[in-house]
Amino acid sequence: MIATGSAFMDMANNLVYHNGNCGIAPWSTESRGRIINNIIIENGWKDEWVCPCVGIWNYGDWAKWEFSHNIVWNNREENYRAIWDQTEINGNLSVDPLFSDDSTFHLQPNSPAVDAGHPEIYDNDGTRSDIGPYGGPQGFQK
Ligand SMILES: [Ca+2]
Repeated sequence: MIATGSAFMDMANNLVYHNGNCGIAPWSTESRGRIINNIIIENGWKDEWVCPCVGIWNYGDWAKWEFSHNIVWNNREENYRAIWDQTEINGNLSVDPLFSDDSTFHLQPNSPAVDAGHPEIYDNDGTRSDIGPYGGPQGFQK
């Protein structure tokens, strides 16, 4: 996911998994946005293009980004490039999200992503949001 030009990118409750190079990159100092409740793991399996094989590559102005309650884990070269490690800041974690399988990516009941999302965002069952694609008001059906 790349934010170019003067784009506003609003990214919530996604799974960014197994992309060739980086998972997410603010790509311009004019771009800005919100990155909340996403799982960004195991990216960078293929060297190509200019993006490094990392989870988050800051190639913009980090001050213009809200970044909270994400799991960034096990990306090939490193989780963060050109930005300080966000682990333990604003609810961001660096842990295995404990999927039940690698096709539906449902969370195991003891997953650290359960009820660990932004506290002002709720799931359809009324609980605090889960991190990942099954969390939040527009989460996939479980
Ligand atoms: Ca929940």
